[in-house]
Amino acid sequence: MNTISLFDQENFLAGTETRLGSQAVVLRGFAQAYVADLWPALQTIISEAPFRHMVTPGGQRMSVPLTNCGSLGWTSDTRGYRYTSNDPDSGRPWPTLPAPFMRLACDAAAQAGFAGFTPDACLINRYRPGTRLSLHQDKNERDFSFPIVSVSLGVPAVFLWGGQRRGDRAERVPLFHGDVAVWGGADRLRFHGVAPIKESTHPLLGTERINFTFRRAG
Ligand code: MD6
Ligand code: FE
Repeated sequence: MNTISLFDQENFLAGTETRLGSQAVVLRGFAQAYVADLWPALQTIISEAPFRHMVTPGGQRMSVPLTNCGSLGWTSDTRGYRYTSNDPDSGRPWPTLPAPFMRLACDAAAQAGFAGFTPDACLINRYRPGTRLSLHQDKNERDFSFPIVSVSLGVPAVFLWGGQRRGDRAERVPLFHGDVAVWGGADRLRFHGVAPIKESTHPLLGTERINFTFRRAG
């Protein structure tokens, strides 16, 4: 158990910024002040659109289950990756982007130098110990001039921050509860991923990590 030292690191860093590139930064602890408003809204979303394991175009079941809110939701199946207006499981529109989610995404983007960001999609991933996300680029969105805003809650993760090419060496960046990574502009198409999650315990989320990824998709 290393709960105390992780909690200390989270609070030690809060309010600082970790630069990842000319237009990429981690805003340490930025989401902490929003969590009390995000949490109940998240429970409503997952009751309407539960987490589910999607299948990659290659036919593999993703280790990280996901859901979405917003007018568009990121989906994957054997036909490919894309954004859809409706939840393919229920046939209904994805839950709307709650006001506190929107506020956090806009405020974080502005703080990182991307004023006027208006996301229409929020992908929500749930990580448990051992699960991971391999290196990829986000390129299913229509307009790459909008940034990606990625919010970490719960147990820490190691973010893999790569280059413009798949083979470029990836930096290992620890992400803690409340951290918000923002990348856009020249860094918009950088390869990124999440290393396998280690077993640890967070007071709010137990052994889980939740990630919100906000995008302007349409
Ligand atoms: C994360 N997720 O879960 C970051 N990108 O921490 C992503 O980078 C991501 O889950 C594109 C499509 C699905 C994803
Ligand atoms: Fe991504």
